[in-house]
Amino acid sequence: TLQKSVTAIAAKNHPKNHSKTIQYGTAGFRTVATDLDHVVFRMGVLSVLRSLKCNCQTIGLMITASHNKEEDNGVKIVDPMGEMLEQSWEELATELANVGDDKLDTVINDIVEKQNIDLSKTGSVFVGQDTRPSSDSLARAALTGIAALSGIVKDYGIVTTPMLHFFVTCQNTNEAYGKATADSYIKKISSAFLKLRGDTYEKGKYKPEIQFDGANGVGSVIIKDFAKAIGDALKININNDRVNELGVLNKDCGAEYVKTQQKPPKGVAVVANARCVSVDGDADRVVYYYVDADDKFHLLDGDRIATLVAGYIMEVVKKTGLEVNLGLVQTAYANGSSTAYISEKLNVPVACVSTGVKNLHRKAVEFDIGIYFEANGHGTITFSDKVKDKLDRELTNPSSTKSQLAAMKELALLINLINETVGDALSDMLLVETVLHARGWNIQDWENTYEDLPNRLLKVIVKDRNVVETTDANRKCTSPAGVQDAIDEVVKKFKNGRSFIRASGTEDVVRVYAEADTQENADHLANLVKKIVE
Ligand code: 16G
Ligand code: ZN
Repeated sequence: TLQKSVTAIAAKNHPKNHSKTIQYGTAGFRTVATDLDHVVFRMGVLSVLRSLKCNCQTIGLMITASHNKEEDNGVKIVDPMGEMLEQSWEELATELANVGDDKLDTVINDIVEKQNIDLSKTGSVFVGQDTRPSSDSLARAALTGIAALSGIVKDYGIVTTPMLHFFVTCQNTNEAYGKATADSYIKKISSAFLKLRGDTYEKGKYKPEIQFDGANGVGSVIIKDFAKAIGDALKININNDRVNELGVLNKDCGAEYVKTQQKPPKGVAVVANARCVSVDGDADRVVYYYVDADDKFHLLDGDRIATLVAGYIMEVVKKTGLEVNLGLVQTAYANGSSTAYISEKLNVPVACVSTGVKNLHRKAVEFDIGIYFEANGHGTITFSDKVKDKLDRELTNPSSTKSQLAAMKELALLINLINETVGDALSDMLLVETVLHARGWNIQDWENTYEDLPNRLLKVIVKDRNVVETTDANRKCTSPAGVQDAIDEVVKKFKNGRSFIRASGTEDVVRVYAEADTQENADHLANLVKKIVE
């Protein structure tokens, strides 16, 4: 049978070479690259099964470990509408990855039977990879796995994670979302950007020039295509683009480094007050920063991007005269000032959900226009079919006024500028540039829209982090008993005090977050809550 031949290929060419258990988590499988060969081969197999399960729609398979160090790698499966792999299949993935070579056919058989999969049909998989030295051979392992189940495959080579999500969505919407090629991706986004920019590149305090930090990864490759397409409309000074040099990927640079270290990346010349951008190793996260004349570092993270774009899109929507429900989705980690600013000043409704991109995305699509960003810089905007249809109709409605029409055209271009399928650092960056340009703002104007509340994030090492359970989007602790009451008791003593705890999903720690009127108080509050946890 097919299952038996897959098993034979696996044992011969991609045998399991260690007995460590590995789990399909929120970011797929991620670990040291040398442990991944058999895992990726099997994920090739699984993605064909997933495609067959989804009526032969195309599935994505991405080889990347994002912001992790260069020795690591990972594999992530993308579902038909560009979403992340369905939860119940995460468990199948884990089972398939860990079983011994001799039991592979049994597990595949099980999946085929339980999922009612028809192996006589043909599955289809798109494969992409980042620039890691291990990515090539892992991508080949995936291709072998796909071929073993006779799947059709398209190998995109080196692409960003969000590009692969984009291609999968294009393919499964009969190209309604665009053509599933790198050229079409660059063209769709850059031509929307150019039209939004118009003929005046400089506006008010906005200067069309940025310092770009590509983390020495795939973002620095693809940004060159954008830079070529965009030309003088935005001068992108590309730094950290040494993708062929060993040992430099994500090393002291990139969005994760800048966000967690709160300092500029290595490899980018510091120019006082210049607008700077960092993306991560697979270009699905972006943050802005600048260094002022006194050498002080200023970070504009995902919270700031969310408030900037939500405020702007809300304004455009209002001008269209269309009835659209627009909302911003945040997590409990969003700074209280950002929530207050966006809900009270800009009148954009805010929803709060549990940490994790999946939760944010799922909530965002409940709105006609849903905006979400995690503080770490991962985020996007989703537009419902209802809004797109309405826009199409009203754009040709003779009773629309001139200013309504202009706003509708702008909204339609914004939709094309945004990669709705997943957070996309490069598209998000061009969106931020578009809003700053439209407002005539420099990066300081953007920062001055509101002042962050001082805050502190701490880790607590405990015996068993899983005893900590939360509800209300991580904001209330339900277990162990009494902990929430104790937190409430200390929070009460602080002006603008807010604090919550949750078990990390990626590290063996409990995280404590606290906010208060001054940095001293935020630190003090965080430490008091830490004591409660200990
Ligand atoms: C993962 C999540 C991210 C979340 C982070 C929290 C995805 C793709 N990524 O990186 O959304 O913010 O975990 O980490 O879902 P923590 O549980 O260690 O605090
Ligand atoms: Zn990433």
